[in-house]
Amino acid sequence: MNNTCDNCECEKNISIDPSTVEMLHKAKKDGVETTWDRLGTQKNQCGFGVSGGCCRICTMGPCRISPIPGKGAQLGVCGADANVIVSRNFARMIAAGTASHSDHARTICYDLYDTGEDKDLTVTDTEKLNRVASRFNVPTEGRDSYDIAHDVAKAGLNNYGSIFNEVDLPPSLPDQRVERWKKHDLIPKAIDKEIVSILHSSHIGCTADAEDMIKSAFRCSIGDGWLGSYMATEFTDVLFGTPKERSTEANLGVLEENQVNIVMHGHEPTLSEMIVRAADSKEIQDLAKSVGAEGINICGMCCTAHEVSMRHGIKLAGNFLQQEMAIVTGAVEAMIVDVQCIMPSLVKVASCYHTKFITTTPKAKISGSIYMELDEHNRLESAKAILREAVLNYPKRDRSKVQIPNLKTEATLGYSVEEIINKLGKPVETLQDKITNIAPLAEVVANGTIKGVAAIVGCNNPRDVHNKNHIAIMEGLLKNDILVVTTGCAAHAAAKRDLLRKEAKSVAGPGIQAVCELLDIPPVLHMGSCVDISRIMDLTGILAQNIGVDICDLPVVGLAPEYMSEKAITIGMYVVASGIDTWLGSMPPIGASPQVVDILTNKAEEWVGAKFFVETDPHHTVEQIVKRVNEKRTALGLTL
Ligand code: XCC
Ligand code: SF4
Repeated sequence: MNNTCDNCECEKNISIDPSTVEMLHKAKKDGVETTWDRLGTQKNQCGFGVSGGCCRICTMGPCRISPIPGKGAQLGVCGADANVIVSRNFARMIAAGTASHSDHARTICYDLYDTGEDKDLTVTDTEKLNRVASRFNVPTEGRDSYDIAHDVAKAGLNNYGSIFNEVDLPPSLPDQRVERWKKHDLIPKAIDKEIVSILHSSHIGCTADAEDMIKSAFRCSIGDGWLGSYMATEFTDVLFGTPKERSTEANLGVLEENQVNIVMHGHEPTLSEMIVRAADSKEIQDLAKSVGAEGINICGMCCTAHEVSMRHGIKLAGNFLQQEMAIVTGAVEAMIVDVQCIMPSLVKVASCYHTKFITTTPKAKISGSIYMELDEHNRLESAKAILREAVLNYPKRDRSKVQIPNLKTEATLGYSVEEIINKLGKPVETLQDKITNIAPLAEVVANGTIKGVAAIVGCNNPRDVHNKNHIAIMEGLLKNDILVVTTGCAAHAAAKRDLLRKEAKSVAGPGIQAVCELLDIPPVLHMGSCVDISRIMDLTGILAQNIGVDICDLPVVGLAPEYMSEKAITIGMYVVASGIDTWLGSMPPIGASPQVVDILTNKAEEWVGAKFFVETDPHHTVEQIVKRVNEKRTALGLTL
């Protein structure tokens, strides 16, 4: 490492990833401001904001509720108390999270509707199309795939604004779960309707009942997890292929010294698919050679990386807190983005190097970036135009500013539910096959070889040490024979720490080691992007049905140790709503309301059979989870 801070403690305080620390030092040397610098300038973050006790919903405010009971303002100007204010603020976060995932899914629905034999969007997985069609009651017998695809897309879109409040909940949901939701009025009426209802009910002068507001938030989140995100995953598989096990590499060391480096960042899969395809074209390859590059190196950042690595083996450049660091290498010709988790700071960081920062969608225009919209009438051509811009930028790379960390790891990924069942020895042909063919997994859980399953997902947050808690918890649970499945930025953390390698099984307990050996899988299963948490929901639903219980009876837990986005909190809500206890690594902005804290960490269990736990210490988290998993096993009559 060339440049270190005085008494450098960055690996202790900033990131456990040496390549991130190396680039942070380079940023300092190059005079580039980063997330951590800006976090420093925020100093003490506002206590009212942190605890959710500030209301800005009308202009009689802003109103702030004093944290000391009986002292200072206890009510807003309209008479709203802390419980009302916090529950409204929280529900609005859930509406925003649902809107983000489900609007991503809406684009995919339209993309599926836009498929055709001679178009740039085609049906890639016809078997999956037929399975999906059957759950939407779209006839398939003797029909053309594209007619089926168009009907499925329309059926999917109906779930956004269903006139008569009829949504298509997936068949992997156990009946008991649906009955519980009915009993507590938690079935979404339609995706958009639930988002709108929250915005309406949280307006000045509407819902002033914290319990009811949080129920609305749960209902909305179910629309995210089991409708929007679920369709995003299904339809993306139909369009671009259902993921299968494949290998790739991870971390900033995947950037190449003598190639055109392209980093694709964001979430929706269509842009990145087109870029991958365009990069393969002779025209673009020849152009790269003509500017003196040895080739084109396409890498991914955040969730976009997962979409294309699971389907094409594209390399994982990094997670959320590494987006600025990738540009700081000085070796990136273009950062091409679509939606979500894209820091506006990239404009400034890119301006310190030769990097072109290219935005592509009206949903996320960023001033100061180069805007090149992905034209829906000719996606492949617009992808080529974007790539030409990137390739022609290669000669402008300033070699004196280039420093690529010499660090990358191998990773095996691509574990869709279909691929997991395939690994268990049987394929998935019908929807019923999923429930039947998951039996060997149910058996190893039942006989105690695997004690339980933990889904570790979510973001990075500069308030935490980058990736530290993800890794400490993953390793702790594996030692206790709890299998880990992962998505999103947590999955990048696992990849960088070598946990997505089959050889990594040695860190696990004897049960997981035996299962990994038998099935030839890594101990941490990469299941995709954040919308692909629907795959995890699918897996738990069919596992519960195979055993004949509800999801809340399973020894399964969820975790988001380093979350930061509204989407991540929404995911936590639908995971809890699905009956899975969920650990958060920090308190969401609800601390000002004892009632909302009680609902989410206690009372929710009466409604949905699961609740939130908030724990900042990774070792305590592991202990609590082992205890909880054992309680669930005992209740099911399983050995400990
Ligand atoms: Fe964004 Fe999905 Fe969070 Fe990562 S995990 S920081 S939301 S990229 Ni979704
Ligand atoms: Fe204040 Fe009530 Fe307006 Fe909120 S809705 S800003 S608490 S007056």
